[in-house]
Order: sequence, then C-alpha cells, then structure tokens
Amino acid sequence: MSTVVPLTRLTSAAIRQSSGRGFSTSRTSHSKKHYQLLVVGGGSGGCATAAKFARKLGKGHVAVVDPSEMHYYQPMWTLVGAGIKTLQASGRPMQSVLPRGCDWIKDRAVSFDPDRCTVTTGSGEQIGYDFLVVAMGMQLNYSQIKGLPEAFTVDRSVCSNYWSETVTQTFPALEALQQGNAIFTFPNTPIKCAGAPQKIMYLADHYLRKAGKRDNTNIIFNTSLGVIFGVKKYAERLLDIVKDRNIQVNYRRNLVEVRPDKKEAVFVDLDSPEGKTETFQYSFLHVTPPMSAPDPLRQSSLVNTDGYLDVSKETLQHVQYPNIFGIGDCTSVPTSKTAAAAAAQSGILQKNLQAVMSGGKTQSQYDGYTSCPLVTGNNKCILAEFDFAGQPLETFPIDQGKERRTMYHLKRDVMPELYWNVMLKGYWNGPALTRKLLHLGMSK
Ligand code: FAD
Ligand code: UQ1
Repeated sequence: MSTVVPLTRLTSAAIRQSSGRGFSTSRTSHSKKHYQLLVVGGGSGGCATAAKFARKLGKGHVAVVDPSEMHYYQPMWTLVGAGIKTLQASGRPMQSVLPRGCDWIKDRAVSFDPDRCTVTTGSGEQIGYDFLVVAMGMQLNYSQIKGLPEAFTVDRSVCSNYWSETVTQTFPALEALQQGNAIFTFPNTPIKCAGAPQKIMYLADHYLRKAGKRDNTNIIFNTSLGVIFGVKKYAERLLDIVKDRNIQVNYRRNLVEVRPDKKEAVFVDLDSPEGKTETFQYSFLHVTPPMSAPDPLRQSSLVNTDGYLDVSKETLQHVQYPNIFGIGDCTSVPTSKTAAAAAAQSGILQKNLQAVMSGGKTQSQYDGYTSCPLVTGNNKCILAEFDFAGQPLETFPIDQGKERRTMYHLKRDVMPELYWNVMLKGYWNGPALTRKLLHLGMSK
C-alpha cells in the first residue's frame, strides 16, 4: 500500500536539510497546482522516477511536466537507422508509459524559481513543489552546423539517428548509396550514448558488404575526440575492428558546415591554431549533432558553468538546493550519458530522495555505472560497461570486450523489454546486483 507522506512533515524535513542559500517551501509559492514531487521530463530517467514515487506517495502527489506526445526508446534508433527495427516500434504514447496516479502536465518547463519552489510552463502556469527532480535529457543543436537543417530537407543522403524526424532517413540513404564517401561524424560537445555515432557505421559497413557495394565506398569516421572510445579496454578492440574493416578514422575533426548543393561537408581541424578547415566530398553523411542541456535549464540558476544541472555526482542532490535532485543526461554527473546510467542512478536517487523526504540525509552513492552496447555488425556486439574512472564494471563473467552474438541479442531483443516493462515501471536500478551474483560477490 502506498503511504502519503504528510506535507507538514515534508516541509519541516526540507527546512532541516536547507543549505545556507535557504530555500523556501511550497508554502511561500502562489502557484495553483502543487505537488509533493514534481518531475520535469518524462523520458527514461523521469518516467522511472515518477513510477517509483507515484507508488510511494499515492495519487495526485506526483506530476510529470513534458510536452512530448510520444516517449521514445532512443537506444533502438541505432537499429532503426540500420533497417533492423522500425521507428514505430521504438515509441509509445507518453500517456501509456507514465505511471497511474501521476498527473501529466503536457507542457514544457520554461523557467525555474528554486527559491520559491516553482516551475513555470510554456502556458505561463506556475507549478509548486516540495521536491523537484530534473530529468530533461539533452537538446540537439543541429542548427549550430551551417547548412545542416536545409540539407536534411533537400539532400536525402544526409541523415541522423539522433532525432525521430531524421532517423528514418538513414536506411534509405544507405540503400541509395552506390559509391563514394560514407562519412560519420562525432561533434565537439558531450553527447548521449557516445558509442552511437560509430555503431551505425559498423552496421552500415555490414550492410554495404552484404549488398556488394563496399568495394566502391570509403567509410570515414570524422570525430572531434582524440580517441575512438573513452575506455582503453574497448578502444583497443574497436581499433582492431576499424583496421580489419578498412574504416578510415580522422581524429579531432569537427563538422561545421554542410553544402548539399555540392555534396560537401566542412570540418575544422581542432588541433590547428588557425582553425584550418578541410572539405570532404560525401555520398552519404550521418551527423551526430552538437548537444547541450535544454535551454530553459541552461538559462536557470540551477546549472554549473558548463550548463548542466549542478548535482553531487555521488548523491545526485543539487549542490545548492537540497530539495532538488537530477537524473540522466541533463545533469553534471561526469559519466557517459546513457539510459543504462539513468537506470543505475534511479536506484540511488530513490534512496536519497526518500531519505531527504523523511528528514534524513542522503545515504547512497552512485559509482558512475554506465553501459554502451557497441553494436559492431548485424549480429555482433561489444557490451561496454564501466564506472566514473573508466574502469570496466562488467555484468557477465566473460570478456565483454569481445564481439559476441549473445550481447547483440541482449541489445536487440532483451533490452527493449527490460526498458518498457521494468525500467519505466521503476523496477530496474541497473545490473549491479546481477553482477555481484554472477561474480560470486567478488565484483564491486
Ligand atoms: P530523455 O530520455 O531524452 O528524456 C528527456 C525528456 O525531457 C524528454 O521526454 C523530453 O521531451 C523532456 N523535455 C525536454 N525539455 C523539456 C522541457 N523544457 N520541459 C519538460 N520536459 C522536457 N542508452 C543506452 O543505455 N544504451 C544504448 O544503447 C543507447 N543508444 C542510444 C542510441 C541513440 C541513437 C540515442 C539518441 C540514444 C541512445 N542512448 C542509449 C541514450 C539514452 O537514450 C539516453 O541517455 C536516455 O534516454 C537519457 O534519459 P533522460 O531521462 O536523461 O533523457
Ligand atoms: C541497461 O541497464 C540499459 O537501461 C535499461 C540499457 O539501455 C537500454 C542498456 O543498453 C544496457 C546494456 C543496460 C545494462 C543491462 C545489462 C543487463 C547489462
């Protein structure tokens, strides 16, 4: 049975936890709507969090603010881009995934007033809260690349798996490709799922070989990074793979302009002091856009100097406002931004927020667990899992650095079920327990 925590208790608990900055509770806000817990963003982290707390706090005490009609399982977009799954299979109506007993405020948050404990929506409504969880994900900044928004509309060989509007163009563009350069980019900002820009490249390589077109095409990975992947163990394996498959990798190259009329992509050499540019001819161009936290969050007082929600990387509690927590891609937590990370964070957030709600202190610490199923072909996958320090934290007692068919099935067939039926319902806190069991208690 769910317990409704009395507001008076929440309020005094919140006051006791208050930092020097001194936050006021809902009692001082003049908003019409008021919730014990307000969650901004109903994606992977927000939906899982709302499910956990709607069960605990009961009907009408939790609300999610999110303008999106659809909730997408974005990890499937790698497979949508490769023609293995459909966009339709990756999405469900938001209404159907949000927990029962939770109000859905179908609008965008436009501003935050953490001193008054209110969030203002696009329609101008102020919503009051006792506790706030910020789960707004990342903003895709396609328009920062000159000519790209137009290129999407006029050139069918330009595509991007990162957006529902462009992911369906990837496979048709691959099918249309007959010869020339197939270029895959990685921007000069943090991104979600740092493996995804190259996963689609390996799937494209697989497709082109099968279709007998690989001999006429050059596959080029132009990445802003100085390494192929941030974790040494997996980077070494990926370097063998690109060599074996004759894929050219150019480091420290950042896409700045697309000229669809000439089929040219312009990259800046990030190591050149004078900002030297290089122009590549493309026959196929897969763009991973620059990303940031969403503008309303970036423009608020809740962010660090990089523009991300400023939380403790261990407790996920805001560094200045103890009644605010964060989860997922929009936070300052220095780990690779994935749904797997959000799942692991959801367990930590649940314990810590519950403790703070009942007047206690945060007690659980996040270790940075994140995972990236590096699909390296239509039936192969390296399951990268690691922590804050970039140390492998693998679930299975086998070498996950090897390409494996089992891991491909885990990614393609098991993960979507786990996501819709377990994570979004608030029951998946990542594989830490499974890992410990499978390693007979010998793993962290
Ligand atoms: P999201 O799930 O993106 O949700 C953010 C929500 O906030 C959205 O619903 C949005 O509508 C809402 N929102 C935004 N602005 C506002 C506003 N102003 N007001 C209210 N609501 C707002 N992860 C993995 O673990 N494994 C993978 O294999 C994997 N592959 C990926 C492949 C691709 C191509 C992509 C794009 C992502 C992949 N990811 C993968 C990453 C994963 O999808 C994200 O890390 C995860 O969804 C983050 O969850 P989140 O809750 O932080 O953000
Ligand atoms: C995971 O927990 C997760 O979130 C639900 C993903 O996103 C879809 C993943 O891709 C992975 C790999 C995990 C980790 C889970 C296991 C069982 C290793």
